[in-house]
Amino acid sequence: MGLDTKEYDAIIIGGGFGGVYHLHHLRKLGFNVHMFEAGSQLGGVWYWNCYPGARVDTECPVYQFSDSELFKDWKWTERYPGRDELRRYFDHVDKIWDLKKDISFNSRVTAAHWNKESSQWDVTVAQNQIGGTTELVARSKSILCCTGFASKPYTPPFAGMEKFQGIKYHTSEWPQEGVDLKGKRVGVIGTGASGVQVVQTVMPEVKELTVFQRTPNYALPMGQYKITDERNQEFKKNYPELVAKIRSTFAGFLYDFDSGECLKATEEERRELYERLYTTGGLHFWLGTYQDVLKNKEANDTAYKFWREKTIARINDPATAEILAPKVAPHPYGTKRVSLEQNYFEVFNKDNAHVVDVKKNPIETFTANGIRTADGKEHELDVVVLATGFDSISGGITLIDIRGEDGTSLKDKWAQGVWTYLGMTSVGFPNMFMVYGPQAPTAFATGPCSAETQGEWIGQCLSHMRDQKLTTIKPTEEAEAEWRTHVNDVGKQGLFSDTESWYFGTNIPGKPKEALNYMAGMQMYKQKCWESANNGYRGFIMA
Ligand code: N01
Repeated sequence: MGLDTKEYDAIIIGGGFGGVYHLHHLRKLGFNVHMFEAGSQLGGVWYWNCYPGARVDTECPVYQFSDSELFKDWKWTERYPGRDELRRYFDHVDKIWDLKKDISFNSRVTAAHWNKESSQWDVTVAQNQIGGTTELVARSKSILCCTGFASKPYTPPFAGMEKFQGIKYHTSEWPQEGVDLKGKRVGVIGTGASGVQVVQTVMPEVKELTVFQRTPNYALPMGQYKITDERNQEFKKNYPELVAKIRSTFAGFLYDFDSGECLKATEEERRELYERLYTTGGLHFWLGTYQDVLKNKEANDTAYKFWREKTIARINDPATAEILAPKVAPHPYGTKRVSLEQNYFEVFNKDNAHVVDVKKNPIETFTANGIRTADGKEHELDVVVLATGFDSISGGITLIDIRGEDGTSLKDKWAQGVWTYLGMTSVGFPNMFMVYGPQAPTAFATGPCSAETQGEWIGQCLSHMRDQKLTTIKPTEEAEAEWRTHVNDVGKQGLFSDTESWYFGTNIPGKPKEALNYMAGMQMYKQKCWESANNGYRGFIMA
């Protein structure tokens, strides 16, 4: 085992939006920072998720850092950029911010133990090199877990998986060199954002496509278009206003919920708004709608009815339409992550595309040749795509053996539920910060906006500690308990908590059901964080 003899002020774990921003920002503030990244390039989910059709569903110019230096020489080509363009964006950021000199790639942090004697973190890193894996221990005053919310893939324990003779991959473990699907019989399990994108992308090249759907995705038309040079120029011209707007909305978008009330609107008014939001494309019909749609079942029913009407009009076979967009909504509209689609529903009009409702007809077992469902049918497959999601939000952090002051692991501390203060710190784990993690806006905000919002706070906190010659910060038990209660109280408002989803951890068997995100919006979150900082870091003990 090697020892990194440098002593860092901060070690950053992960090179996605969160890690990249913190490396740049903390360095600018004069800290000695190093990043360890498991992949061979920057991007985080945009490195790992190279499955067919991977694409962001936040429109540009929102999905980028706000630094105008970065945007000056950058042009977006599509309203919703694809994975390769996003990877190129990370390379561009690296070039302008000169990041790589402080990054070790192919370096997975496996453990971080608080060393009481030195008041530092001992960070164990497994480094993949030609000739094998070596272990390194690095020391740092603080650690920043920038592991993202979708870095621990989830594969359900289907019976007989080992018997399958074909190829199978989880979407986030797709080989970087790709998989040849031409002329193959392909099965896709899961219809979340990843599944929808895979299905609509691979359809033209496969011989036969079978989609195993447990819950329909209330997907909305993406409304993709090319971004012209003129449009890019316009963005640049209005950039300060765009950034100000992004920083003022609920989710860090350029739009917010409609100020009206669904149930007070007339039928015509409602129809007019719904048509406008739906045809604008993107997530407008979800996050630009009346606020009561996500709070009141009667209001929500109007949104589901509208979405269903639009959707079934695109599907030829009534039985298939009933599986993809059932008459009775399986859950309220928008209480599971809504995805953006490009001709997803039309896929099922092809003779060689099939959807299997695995809620009614579950997957019984994998066989050597494919998948057998409960009705006894064997679906013969050459390739299975596991688009089955993630142990989201908290899973990427607890994957690392993090041990705090008394040697307890964070995984054990969180076995019955997540405990944080402000979604960034946790009792017993001094000088550990979490970015884009649990009990923060995370899945209800964009990556870049979350990174900058939390980064500004963390940067100021570390600067304050340096100025005041303080060595440790940790939250109080009272502050942490209050935050947990507050996050869960907010999560219970509205219709979300009645729906099974990864927002509440219920996609993972045995994971406690709780609000994993702070769902009161970015503005309220910022207010809470700065209230603490501006009142002498209320809720924290600094020593
Ligand atoms: O994962 P998911 P994802 N048998 O958890 C099904 C972001 N993202 O990778 O809904 C059968 O949403 C499961 O069914 P159910 C984005 O935030 C963004 O698609 O639990 N099916 C579901 O259909 C997204 O929300 C982008 O009933 C099983 C699917 O697998 C998040 O990442 C692109 C099953 C999992 O869907 C995660 O998306 C990709 C079982 N045993 C991802 N277990 C963009 O920006 C699970 N499923 C566009």
